Amino acid sequence: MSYLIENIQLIDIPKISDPDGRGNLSVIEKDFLPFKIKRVYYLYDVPSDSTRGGHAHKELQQFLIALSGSFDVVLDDGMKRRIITLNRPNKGLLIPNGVWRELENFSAGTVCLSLVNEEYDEEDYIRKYSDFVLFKRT
Ligand code: T46
Repeated sequence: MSYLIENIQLIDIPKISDPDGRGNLSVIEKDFLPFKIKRVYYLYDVPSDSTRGGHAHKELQQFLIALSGSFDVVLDDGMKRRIITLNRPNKGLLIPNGVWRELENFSAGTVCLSLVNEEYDEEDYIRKYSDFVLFKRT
């Protein structure tokens, strides 16, 4: 998947507001994502001073949603850094492979949902930033 880090933006997830005031419903289906979902996992009970992520993936693509609460995603392509805040359950962040990410500033009660295109494989992780920089150069 090719990308420019500047083009990584929050994506609106369709929202159906109940006409009788029963709240909202959001749905991800069919071709909404540019990949088939192979795995779903979620982060929760994250202390506010904790950082998650701190790695890149060689192949894995990912769609992150703050189902509740909020957190910041620091994106890094080896040259530039950007910070994007997720704080709505109807907005998602599509992170292509080859992007370093750190998740921080978790508010109390945050649930971060992750939809991904690969099964879990530790070989797909680049967990050292210096290895990531080398990976981007080659
Ligand atoms: C990502 C961020 C947002 C598994 O056994 N299966 C799994 O599917 C996952 C995701 C993790 N694990 C194990 C591997 C580690 O022993 O759970 C432990 C914690 O994983 P990790 O340190 O990778 O957790 P995070 O929160 O730093 O990263 C996770 C995902 O790994 C990663 O893809 O982008 O959430």
